[in-house]
Amino acid sequence: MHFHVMFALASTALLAISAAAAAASPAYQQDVVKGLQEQAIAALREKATTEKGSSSCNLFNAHIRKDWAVMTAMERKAYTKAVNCLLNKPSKYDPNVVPGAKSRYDDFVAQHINQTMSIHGTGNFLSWHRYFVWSYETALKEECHYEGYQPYWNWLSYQDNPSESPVFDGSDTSMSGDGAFVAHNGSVSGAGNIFLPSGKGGGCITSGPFKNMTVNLGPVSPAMDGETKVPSTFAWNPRCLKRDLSAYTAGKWLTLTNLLNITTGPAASTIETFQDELQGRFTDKFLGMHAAGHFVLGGDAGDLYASPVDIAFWLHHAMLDRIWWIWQALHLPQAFTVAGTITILNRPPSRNTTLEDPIYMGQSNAPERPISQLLNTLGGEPLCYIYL
Ligand SMILES: [Cu+2]
Repeated sequence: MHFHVMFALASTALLAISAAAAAASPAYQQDVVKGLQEQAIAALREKATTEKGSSSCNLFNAHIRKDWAVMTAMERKAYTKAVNCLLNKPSKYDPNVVPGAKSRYDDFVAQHINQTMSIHGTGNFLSWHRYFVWSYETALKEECHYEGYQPYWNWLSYQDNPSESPVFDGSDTSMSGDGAFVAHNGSVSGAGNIFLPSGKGGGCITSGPFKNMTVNLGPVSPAMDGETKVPSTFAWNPRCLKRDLSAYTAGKWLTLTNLLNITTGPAASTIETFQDELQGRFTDKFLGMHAAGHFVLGGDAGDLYASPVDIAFWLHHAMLDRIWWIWQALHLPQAFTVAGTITILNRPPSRNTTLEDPIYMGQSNAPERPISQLLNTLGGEPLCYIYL
């Protein structure tokens, strides 16, 4: 009861701010998100003091996932070095089963391709992707000696020009920049319902730590004009990484209004409304922040199946996980609930997702676990992290 009262008050205050923030500057928008995050931490702290938990993981010893923009040059380089390490290690898959998986990095891409139809628009969407990011972070640490944690791309910054963001500015402390300019007729998103105009890229990335990387898998379901899909799902198709950074998509959907709606506004009321709004209402031509992030990257990242070929996928999905984490902290009585079914947008109609449903990661360092073990980032086994 106590929590309900506390958050009701907090939410009202934030909604008042959001009304005034319609024309706010990006810096101010970030302050509002920071405010939400501080509330999340306060709620978790309050919970910790009342619960006298038995977990070995708590707010004070949890790993901290940071905003790329606040990481030092050394921290960012340690991360990109570890990613390049995974890109250069051999795959653990049998080449007869997954011929296109050449690197250890590709093993993660293959796993996403393999399960695409049962992890999007489903009740396990959030928990599956949380475990996916965690298993990747674990591989960076265990197989590539990375000592930091998974960074995130803060959506609410540089919406008017993503190519100037520290994540995408193309410098040696970025996740590489835009693709080279290639004239094309834009991308189709939102399950065929939403057209997005082309940006200033469309071709291969040309700068930053990943300019020489090779993409091996996909496209399976290409979204950008001019792309052709591979003849078979796991075929080997070596090529460059393509991007088409989209200020249009960022400005239209990665907005403070949309974020407040899902964290403290009407769409925040249940896990069902939260996850549905986050994933979009495509027939209403509303992309949602999850798909929007993919299409701000554009190019290969718009492929529903093979999107993890873009190394920024993990920073995008860490931000998505952070927003879920904030929502959970602000809605503690509902934090560990699930909604939805086991088929994409319930097509074909299927049973409801349950807390006991297993999440598996194939050739990663992550054993199969029930959803119930993946809902609490402070659960300790296996998760023990927060966002700052
Ligand atoms: Cu996905």
